[in-house]
Amino acid sequence: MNPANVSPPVTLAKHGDVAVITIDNPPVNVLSHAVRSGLLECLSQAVADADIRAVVIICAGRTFIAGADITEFGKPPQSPSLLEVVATLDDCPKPIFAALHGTALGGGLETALACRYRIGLKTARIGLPEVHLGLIPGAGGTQRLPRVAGLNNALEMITSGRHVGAEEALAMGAIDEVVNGDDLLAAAIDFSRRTLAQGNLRSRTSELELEDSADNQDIVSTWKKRVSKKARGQESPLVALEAISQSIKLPFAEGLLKERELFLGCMGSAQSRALRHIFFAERAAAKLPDSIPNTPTDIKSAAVIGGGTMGRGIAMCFANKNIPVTVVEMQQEQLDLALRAIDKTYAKMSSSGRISEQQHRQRMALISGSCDHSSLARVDVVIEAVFEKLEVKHAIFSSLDKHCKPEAILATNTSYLDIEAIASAVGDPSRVLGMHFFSPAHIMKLLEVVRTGQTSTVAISSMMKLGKILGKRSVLVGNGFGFAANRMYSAYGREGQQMLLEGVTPTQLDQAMKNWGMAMGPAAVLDMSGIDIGYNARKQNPNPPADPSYFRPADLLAEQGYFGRKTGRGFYRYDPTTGKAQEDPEIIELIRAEAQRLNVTPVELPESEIQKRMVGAIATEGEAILTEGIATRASDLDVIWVNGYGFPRWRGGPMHYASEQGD
Ligand code: 3H9
Repeated sequence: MNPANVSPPVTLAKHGDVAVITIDNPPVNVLSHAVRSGLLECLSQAVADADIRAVVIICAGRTFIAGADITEFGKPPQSPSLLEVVATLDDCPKPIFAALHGTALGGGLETALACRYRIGLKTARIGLPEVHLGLIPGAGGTQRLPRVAGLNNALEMITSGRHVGAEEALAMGAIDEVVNGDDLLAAAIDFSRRTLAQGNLRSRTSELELEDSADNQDIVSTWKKRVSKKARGQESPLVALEAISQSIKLPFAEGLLKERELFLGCMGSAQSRALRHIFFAERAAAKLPDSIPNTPTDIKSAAVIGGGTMGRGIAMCFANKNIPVTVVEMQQEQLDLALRAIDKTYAKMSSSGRISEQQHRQRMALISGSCDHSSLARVDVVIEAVFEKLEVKHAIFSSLDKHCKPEAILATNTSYLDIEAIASAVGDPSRVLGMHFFSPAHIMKLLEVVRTGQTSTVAISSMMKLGKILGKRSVLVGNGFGFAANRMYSAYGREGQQMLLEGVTPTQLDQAMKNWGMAMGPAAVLDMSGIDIGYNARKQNPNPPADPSYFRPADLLAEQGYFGRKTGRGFYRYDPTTGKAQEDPEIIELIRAEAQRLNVTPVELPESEIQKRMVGAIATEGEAILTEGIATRASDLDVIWVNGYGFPRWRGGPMHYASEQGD
């Protein structure tokens, strides 16, 4: 071996007649400027060396190249560009073999596609996730992947951004061999020698013919319909489709030019700025503020108090990540009910193919039940998820204080109660905090970790780490009525309720927000989650606003027993057989009469005004939350909305959106 250091993140080593180029640019080997120039430099050495017959590109650390360096986007470009790099790879007179592990994504996969051959570990995954950043592959991916994996596969992978496992990639032709074992380098060198020995090298990717089928145009048209339906306002999947469709019409070089033009258009778009913002916002939210040392304890076992909907979902979160969990109920009957319900949910997931039957059994085996707090003596964390009554929670925490080990962390899943008041039941309140999951807890990504003024830094860092292990987007917030998420949602809801009094119908309100990109309209959400829940929560607000029209439509409905779907009537009327929502003229009239009583003047509101007022209300409340120190970063509030409330990701969250509007 003759190692020759070229530039720090990229090195070349000779293994006989095979040159091995290793990229080592932690944490995920992105194609930053130094990597691009290092790659070209190493490649030119390998080409110039007469002893070398083949080149292997491999990465150190946890993954093959995860893509272009997103932090370089929007800055003046530095040569060599990634396009130059992949063109050089594609054009190389000696065959190049990409050796994949971890996740070969975006520009990383494009680099591999420009190589003649690709092999990967069994655990490797590949993908072109650029659409999630409001982009399209911009280094040949839209032209090379169809040539390598077929048009259908390329359309599916690129427009969805889906990561594909090694076996599937092999089946579609995107990689050439799956490595058994874990010595990727040895396997890549061996594969390159076998290939050389066979002779008859495959053509360069740019010279591969796209399977010429009369059906190609039909395939594109079918995908266009599918993608338009799914995109719901997001532009990049359709732009990606447009770029891929060029691969069936144009020679490679011209297709590449078209891809470039479309890529640059995306790069300057507001949607891409928003999506890149949320990418970094989610990663920033997971980090502790500098003032909190990262000294987490390991959570090896957990308990959930309460086997209702939330408790069941939270228990599943633990079991899904292999952490044993005890569900605690007051009576055996309730406990059996909860465990049966969890089993049924897993059975459904297994029959729909989301988990295997074995995973179903393994997860159920991790969940035990108890009606006695003395069984919690050894658990590392307890999450209380009973109904929202301070006295009840107080009694539970006082009992936990007696039965749990002193270092156990005691968390409440309350949505709005004062956590310091709950913690006062415990001798050491520094081990108490909020773990606010969103329903259904085993599906929703968002988790608010709520610290009080007394919560210890160990408890905070442990729960932020646990959130990550559970696969959640955790956001650290402070204690205050509704914390950050529900408080902002309440401001949004309040604005909607005000507009209902001003004469906007529930259908108009919901349609306006759906057209804006929200997953559901606010009136439909209230009907789905239960109008009584917010009604009861407002009753417990220690400082309710003096405004007589505050949430009046919702409270009026709750007072009449119209709680939404579960009572067959709320802002809409629900068909008892089909469950389909219908506009309800009586409810509209009821609200109109209430508005008259409150002297609210009816107005005609265009859809754009409804949208502006709704989103403006969130951002204004967000500013207040930041000023009061309930949250520390505006971007954390964006993470909350995108992951908890169906805010369109491509709008970047309410705070980002407001800042882009100059509000
Ligand atoms: C592209 O390639 C365009 C081309 O088609 C054309 C160009 C001309 N850039 O997520 P993690 C950072 S577009 C810069 O916590 P994980 C990340 O911010 C790109 N930084 O780890 C974090 O930093 P910090 C297409 C990046 O193990 C750290 O790495 N590629 C990038 O949970 C660790 O990240 C993608 O869209 C990047 N591209 O997940 C892939 N990627 O520690 C985007 C990551 O300071 N990346 N960082 O917070 C991912 O999906 C995940 O990061 C990955 C690892 C799955 C790789």
